[in-house]
Amino acid sequence: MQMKLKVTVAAAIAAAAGVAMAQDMVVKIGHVAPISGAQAAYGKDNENGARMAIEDLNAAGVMIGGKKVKLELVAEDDAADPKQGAAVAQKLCDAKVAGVAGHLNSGTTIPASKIYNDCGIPHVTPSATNPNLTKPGYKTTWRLLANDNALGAGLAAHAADKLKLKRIAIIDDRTAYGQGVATVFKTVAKSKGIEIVDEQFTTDKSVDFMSILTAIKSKNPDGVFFGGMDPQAGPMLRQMEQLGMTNVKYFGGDGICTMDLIKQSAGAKTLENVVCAEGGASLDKMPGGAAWKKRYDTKYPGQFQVYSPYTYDAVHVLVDAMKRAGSADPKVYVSKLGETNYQGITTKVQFESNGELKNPAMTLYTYKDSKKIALN
Ligand code: ABU
Repeated sequence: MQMKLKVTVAAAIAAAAGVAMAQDMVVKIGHVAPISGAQAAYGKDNENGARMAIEDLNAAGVMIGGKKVKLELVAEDDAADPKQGAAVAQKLCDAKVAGVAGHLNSGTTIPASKIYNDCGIPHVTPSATNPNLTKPGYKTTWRLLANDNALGAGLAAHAADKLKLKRIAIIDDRTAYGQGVATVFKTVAKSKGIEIVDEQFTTDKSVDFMSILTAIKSKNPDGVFFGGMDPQAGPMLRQMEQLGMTNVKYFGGDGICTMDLIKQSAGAKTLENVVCAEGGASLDKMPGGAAWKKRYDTKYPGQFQVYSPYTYDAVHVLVDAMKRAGSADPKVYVSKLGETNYQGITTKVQFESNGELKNPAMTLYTYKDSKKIALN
């Protein structure tokens, strides 16, 4: 009899807990990046960062407007394709997510930003760096790292002032990111007296660069700037080695500044000629960065690339604004994003009125003995 009573009480407690759980408000957060195609390694790294943030927040317990909240990640793949990026953005609007961490590429984020603005959902990009993203002044668009005005200018200053280079050739992949960062580099490099000896173009699908590199080699440059991503930069470095361009410095923005560049360049010595720039502090200078990276590596061994700390912070920044607003309704909490003062992994996040990060850091890197090394 006593046993039966115990079972009944336990069942009542479990049922009550079940009711309480059923009453938890579910808040959906979208994440978008290329999970398929040549840029999938970047996308998976970004998604891992967002997933880790959701898991950490749920484990710690989130209260919004006095209600217990369960966060759910809605992860989407845009394949780095602008049309697919727009379609996925509309899908997330229709799914009524509360906010979006993404997208990864400037070419997908720029068209998606209009869609999010039209449906009133805030998105925080952890990686898209084309300065044009914030030009329309949407109140739903936020960026967590320095843009290409800083990256292109920083690389040009390093080429001119530190390395004293005089003759640089430029290649870009004709994407919003590649073209944009190359244009900034070119303008600043020229203003510093560097001669742009050649300009060549490729695509974000190409892997054979022999003809454009042969044309560039004939101009005898002391540096090449590439506006693009690592699936192109890796083979390009291998082909530069094959053509004997072993003393030519190789510059690029954050798109080539990945761990995968080591793999993609497949042992080419030209990897050590790379100087690349990221729009934030190096992990060991990020507050709590080293400890965070250790946890990430345990959860997702061998998958770290570049931006996962930023997607982690992007989710936290959205949830922080919801908490301060006491609401996960985008119409209500969107205004709180502008007042963000959030200590993240990457930095203390505060925004300019146009959605850009206040006082972003920039770090230059090179590669030595198959390791990525910060230069500042
Ligand atoms: N920031 C480089 C990679 C992403 C992008 O802006 O396209």
